[in-house]
Amino acid sequence: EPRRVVCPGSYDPATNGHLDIIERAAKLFDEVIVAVLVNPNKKGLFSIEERVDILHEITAELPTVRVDSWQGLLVDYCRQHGVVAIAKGLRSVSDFDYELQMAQMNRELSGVETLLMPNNPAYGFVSSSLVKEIAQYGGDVKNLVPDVVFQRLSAKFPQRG
Ligand code: COD
Repeated sequence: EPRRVVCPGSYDPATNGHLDIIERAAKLFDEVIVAVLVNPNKKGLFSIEERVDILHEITAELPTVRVDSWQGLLVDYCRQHGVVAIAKGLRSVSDFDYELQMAQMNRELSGVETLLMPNNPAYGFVSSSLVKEIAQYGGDVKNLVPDVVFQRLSAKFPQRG
């Protein structure tokens, strides 16, 4: 049975910070599932299909990584797909408070372990929400996101200057 980890998130859209965590998780486990979690109460900038397409493109060179989407509890996904661990990125103390609580809750609900990986300091300030805000006002996010994301953001929001 392969050791399988899930990297869950909203990925609206994926950033260089996300990709760094996915690549590092791939070095530790036999298989990585990048799961786009659907929050029906939150309308994102990108549709779930677009987020999945983007993740497919940016992980195409990583043979042990696959992409999926899921609406419901993360622990139910883990049970149904033989996932033994959840890998998350940790940028800040505020991330830690939130992630610690979810990690403890997910373990209580299902026994699944969570791996909190210190982020690459190069991407510590990068979040999907700031990327969207900057792109929306025509700012340059080229160095913060994979090329395909930059292109898709540029199509949604014309660049300034
Ligand atoms: N560097 C490193 N890591 C990063 C960076 C960065 N620059 N940016 C984001 N990350 C990490 C985040 O810390 C997070 O671990 C992950 O990448 C995903 O980030 P986002 O912003 O795309 O996703 P979130 O935080 O909105 O995802 C939250 C979940 C969807 C995972 C969570 O809400 C969930 O599990 N929902 C399913 C319902 C459920 O099971 N609820 C009960 C939880 S106890």
